[in-house]
Amino acid sequence: MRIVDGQVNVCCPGRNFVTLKLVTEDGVHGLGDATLNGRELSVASYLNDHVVPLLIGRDARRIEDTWQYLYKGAYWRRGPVTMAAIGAVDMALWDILGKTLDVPVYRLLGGASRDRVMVYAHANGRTLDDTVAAVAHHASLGYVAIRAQCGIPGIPHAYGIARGDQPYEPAEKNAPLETVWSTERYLDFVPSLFERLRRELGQDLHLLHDVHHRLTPIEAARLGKSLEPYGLFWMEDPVPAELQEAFRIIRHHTTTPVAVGEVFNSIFDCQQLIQEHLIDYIRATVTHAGGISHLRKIAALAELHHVRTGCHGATDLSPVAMAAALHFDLSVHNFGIQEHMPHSADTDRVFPHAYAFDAGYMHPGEAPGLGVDLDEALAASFPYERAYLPVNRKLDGTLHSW
Ligand code: EZ4
Ligand code: CO
Repeated sequence: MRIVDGQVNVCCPGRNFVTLKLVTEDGVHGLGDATLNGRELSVASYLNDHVVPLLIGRDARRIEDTWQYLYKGAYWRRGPVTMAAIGAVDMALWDILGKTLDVPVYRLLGGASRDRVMVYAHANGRTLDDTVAAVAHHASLGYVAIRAQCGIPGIPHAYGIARGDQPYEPAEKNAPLETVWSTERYLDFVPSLFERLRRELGQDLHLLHDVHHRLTPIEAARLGKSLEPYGLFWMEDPVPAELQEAFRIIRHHTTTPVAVGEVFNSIFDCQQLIQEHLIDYIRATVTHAGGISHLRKIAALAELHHVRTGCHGATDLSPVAMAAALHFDLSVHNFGIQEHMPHSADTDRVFPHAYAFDAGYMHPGEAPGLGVDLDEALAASFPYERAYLPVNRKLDGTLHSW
């Protein structure tokens, strides 16, 4: 079953998406998400100029061999551009395999380990009142797990807070938004949010919080300790994770569970974090960490060390990635939780899909393959628009870690 064609689609139905489509000699096609927020065209070029020509004529069923060929054959290993490109090829090949065997991908991954996938919603507000109302609103939609982010007094654009009445979308058209940050104000304020959420909404909800790589290890340790009374499901990305051993300092001081990994692109980014039990949830995704094949290896290592999965699922991952994540989540034994930020109506129309949300849980559906398609004619009506994630500075103007 030879691959005869490969095309890269770039579209912007509200935000940019890069989608790889591979076609076999039998006319079966598979899709993979290759979206790297803020650097989209580099992956499109990597695929178009360097990868697709190598795939023509290869057997689409040799998924692992193709993965190794692209990873080892590049000589230049890892990195977000390379791994997003390999991830897209991997997803597309699993999609093709499922379609040719007429089964959903999760059945090829060992079948369902659970009946449905617990997801968490994003709730955010500019004030404490707004944020408590947003969490209550998401609970009323059926979510059993909710991430809460609140504006910080004295910080104009705190991370994760929507502007105006728009849905939260971090990327900015044309040039990055420059925001300011004060760790002191943040650390003083955040415990009051979770104190109110527990007081008003009770103990039953899983509450999560994203620190977005903004603290030092000892600051993160203080935050984790101050949040212990509120029993968080996790504290996400407390520090930038290039230095894995830094997490030991956080671990020495707090029992608040730690999640990390949305920017990771390989098992080597989290090897020490997992093997030394420095984290509780690994957030690497199918798109940025080399596809379903590589993410399963990360999950297998994590399973040995009591670490569960918590895949990144923000709206800069396309519905193709969401579908692939849900097949992975349903099958992998040490699944923890899946992030869920609903896509725009335009995005859902461009990528019709079989997966569905019901009362706080999702399921990938029973369609063969990944169960998601690309309406290319509709996608063409939403051309690419250059966009960037925000840049963050401290009050004195120094560039912050993220
Ligand atoms: O900032 O997806 O947990 N979710 C997040 C997201 C990320 C964006 C980056 O592309 O942190 O909002
Ligand atoms: Co995050």
